[in-house]
Amino acid sequence: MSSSSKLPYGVRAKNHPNILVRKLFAIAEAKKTNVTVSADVTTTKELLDLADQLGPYIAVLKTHIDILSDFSPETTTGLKHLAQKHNFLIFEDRKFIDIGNTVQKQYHGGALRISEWSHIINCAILPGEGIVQALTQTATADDFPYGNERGLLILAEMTSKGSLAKGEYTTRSVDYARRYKKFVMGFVCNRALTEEQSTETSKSEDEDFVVFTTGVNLASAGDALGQQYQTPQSAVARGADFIISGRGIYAAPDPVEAVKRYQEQGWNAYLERVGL
Ligand code: 5BU
Repeated sequence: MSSSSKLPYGVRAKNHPNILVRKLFAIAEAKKTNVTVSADVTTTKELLDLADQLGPYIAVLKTHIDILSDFSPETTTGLKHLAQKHNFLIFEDRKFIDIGNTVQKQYHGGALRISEWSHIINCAILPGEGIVQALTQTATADDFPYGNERGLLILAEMTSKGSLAKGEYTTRSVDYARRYKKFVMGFVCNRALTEEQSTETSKSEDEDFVVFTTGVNLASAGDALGQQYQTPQSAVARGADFIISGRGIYAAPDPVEAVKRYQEQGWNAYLERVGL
């Protein structure tokens, strides 16, 4: 468990050097939620309806924008509007994984214009340090229009059975996060990473990476395709600052009732962890 895991969101909001992370923790504190809903639906109407219904109870809405069958500028205009209306951040789970020159074009511009509407993105580090360097370069350039309102999560571990994101891959994720702190805000992983990693980079006094954990579900242990689930309680106890749930919420008979349950359980687990 990292030392920052023991601090209340409000304290982390005040002290954090990254403006987007401050905003994220401030949202969590104000709305009393650490829930990220993974809105894996396939039409714009379903996505926007879900965002509007669940918006009051979540801190972040996670998208897979490329699974929409009718993606258009209206999709992202709608998302941006709802993010403002309900005060949540948008996380496009695009998992960039290519050479630096390509990911820069996939992130900023292109058909999906991800940098324009998504506060948070993520990348895998299979290509090596260059992918993190390239995305950081784009987001910190003088002419990047979205300034301090964007952040990168390194995909350090995965929830699927037999995942190869472990060992040295995970250790390097921490190294690269430390080297590119201007843009890297944290990790997608299954536990707090930074205390137990013995790496070539060392932890600085003010280090505070945010942990997002996927694979959270109250009703199921997994799916037929290798997904492995844990509860909000266990994810938060292991270090998740934000719990990500998809089908557990949007495929429930009553998604609003479901999101409220995840909110309550995630929040209570957080209060217990920080001793409030
Ligand atoms: P689910 O319906 O709660 O199983 O959806 C999980 C979401 O999180 C889905 O969008 C995945 O793409 C995403 N995910 C994951 O399940 N496991 C991982 O390790 C990572 C992302 Br990274």
